[in-house]
Amino acid sequence: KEEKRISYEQKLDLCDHSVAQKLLEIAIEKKSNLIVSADVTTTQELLALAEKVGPHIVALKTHIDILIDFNSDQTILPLKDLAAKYNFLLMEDRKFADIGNTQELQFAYGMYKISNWADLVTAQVIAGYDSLDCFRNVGVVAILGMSSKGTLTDSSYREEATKIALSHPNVFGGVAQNKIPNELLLFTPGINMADSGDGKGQQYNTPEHAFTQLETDFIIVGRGVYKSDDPEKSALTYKIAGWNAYEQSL
Ligand code: BMP
Repeated sequence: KEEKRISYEQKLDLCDHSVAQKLLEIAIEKKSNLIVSADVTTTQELLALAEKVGPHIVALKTHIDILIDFNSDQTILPLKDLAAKYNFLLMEDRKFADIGNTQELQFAYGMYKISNWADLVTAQVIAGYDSLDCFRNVGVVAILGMSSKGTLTDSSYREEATKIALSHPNVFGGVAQNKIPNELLLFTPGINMADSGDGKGQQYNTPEHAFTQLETDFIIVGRGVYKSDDPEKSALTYKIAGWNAYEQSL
């Protein structure tokens, strides 16, 4: 018989990082493994989207630097209120990729002050183990493999990147398009039920693929939700599809 994936409850025993624990608890409570990627360019759109999809998600993924009108008081304070109201975490997809000292500055300084509000951040591991030391007060999701056509994250890169992710105490998960060890939570972007690509190198798979083939823990959906006519309904559709696919993979 085929080996089955382990459940969120079992992962709670395996993944002891506090942010991993929180995400798993929210997933179980909301019966959701959906992360919506809020790739919108104004604060108004960001907050409106968060309000609509908030009840259905475990985390909202941001690219905070694409906002044309970022303002800490007007963007972050209401966003944090919505995160508290609907019980989801804030995941800043910064994909840090520099030496530790520079990342430390990018993380805590500049206009975005990510360290003040993000619960988890994404980081490349290209600069090596020590470069991740600066992310002390958040959880780190390491970029192990990418979804885009022609990515350089081949199997030997992924293997080395995964070793760093497994051994670094700040890292509790990875972004990848392949299976990773159970001790890490797997986040899978490149999910869309209507399209197979975007004409700009993005490659899409279905929630079923992500759970059955990759044994993922969380699916990340951007345009499939925020570009749809009814983002709330789409979020619910992806939430249900993701949860069904998870249950079927058990
Ligand atoms: P969409 O579903 O609209 O294609 O958006 C995918 C999101 O996930 C984007 O915010 C992108 O930056 C992110 N992402 C990805 O698509 N592939 C990766 O390998 C890693 C990512 O973070």
